[in-house]
Amino acid sequence: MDLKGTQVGHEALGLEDADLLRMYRCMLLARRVDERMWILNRQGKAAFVISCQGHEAAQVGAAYNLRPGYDYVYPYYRDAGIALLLGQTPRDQFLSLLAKKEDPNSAGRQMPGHYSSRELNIVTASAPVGVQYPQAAGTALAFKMRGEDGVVLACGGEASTSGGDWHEAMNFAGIHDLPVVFLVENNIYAISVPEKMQVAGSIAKRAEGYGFPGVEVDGNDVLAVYEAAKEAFERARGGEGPTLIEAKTYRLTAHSSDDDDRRYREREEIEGWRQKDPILRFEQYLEEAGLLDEEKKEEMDARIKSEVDEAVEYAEAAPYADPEEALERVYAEG
Ligand SMILES: Cc1ncc(C[n+]2csc(CCOP(=O)(O)OP(=O)(O)O)c2C)c(N)n1
Ligand SMILES: [Mg+2]
Repeated sequence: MDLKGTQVGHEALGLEDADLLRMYRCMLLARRVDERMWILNRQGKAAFVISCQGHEAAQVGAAYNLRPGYDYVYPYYRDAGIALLLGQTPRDQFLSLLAKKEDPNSAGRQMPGHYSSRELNIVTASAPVGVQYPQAAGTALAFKMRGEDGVVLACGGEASTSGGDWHEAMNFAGIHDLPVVFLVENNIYAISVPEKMQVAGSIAKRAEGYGFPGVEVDGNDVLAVYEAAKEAFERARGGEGPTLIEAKTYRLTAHSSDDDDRRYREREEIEGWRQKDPILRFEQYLEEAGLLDEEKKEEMDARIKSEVDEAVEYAEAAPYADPEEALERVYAEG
């Protein structure tokens, strides 16, 4: 098993220039939304932030193959980039961050990072790590039983692979050749617990034991992740069953706004990974391909900044739900 970086150019992957710019824009948007969330948290306006920073390439590269509203996604709390790519807006995400009534994810009931949309087939996460995997396998089974060509993307961190749910889902998906792609965003920490205390052996190699392919990719290289995911979804749509993708990446922020990561990791380590920032890496690729220069970058960033400004302004002014609404959509009515 080799660590797959981009070996081929985007043309060979069937991607056009417009695709690359769309991927880049989404990665940058996810980063800028996240950065603003931390500011709102430090201003005392947002109770809790959990970041996608550092994971943008893994998320956008994997989800770029999905057909929003047809395929299903079971994201985990870091997958802001996936939600944005599929069609959520910064406004949706800030409404959720500030727990406003209009939050389309859960009307302010869930914690931030619990993405959900009926229209986009994004299924909300539960708080316990890893419970999404058997649910995702079940959805893949439904696609198969109906004879439809839908696929399911199920995401989580490396620590979620230590739980029984992940193994049960992998086994079940392997037995029934289900159209599901497991994406493990391995950022080498589970809050303060390092990978070496969490993961025995290799995550990607475990797939072999369940009878389907497992690939390890450079999770900071959006095209490498795209390439692996494209192959995986083609297999799934062709009835060949599941694939496991282990995207090696790093979270550039603390676990959440409630965590002080100075207590368990060195600043030099973070600096080292900042050099491999997936956004900077993709910028370099785009510049070499003649698709991006300083001027274009600044123009796109300025547009994103005003989009983020507008979204924050809207979300801050939006009303909270009335207390009486707390029990709505919790119990069966009538
Ligand atoms: C079953 C369970 N155990 C513990 C927790 C507390 N918890 C929340 S996130 C987290 C770390 C998960 O790490 P990983 O899966 O690597 O994802 P990452 O946050 O690094 O992206 C833990 C232990 C939980 N939510 N559920
Ligand atoms: Mg982790």
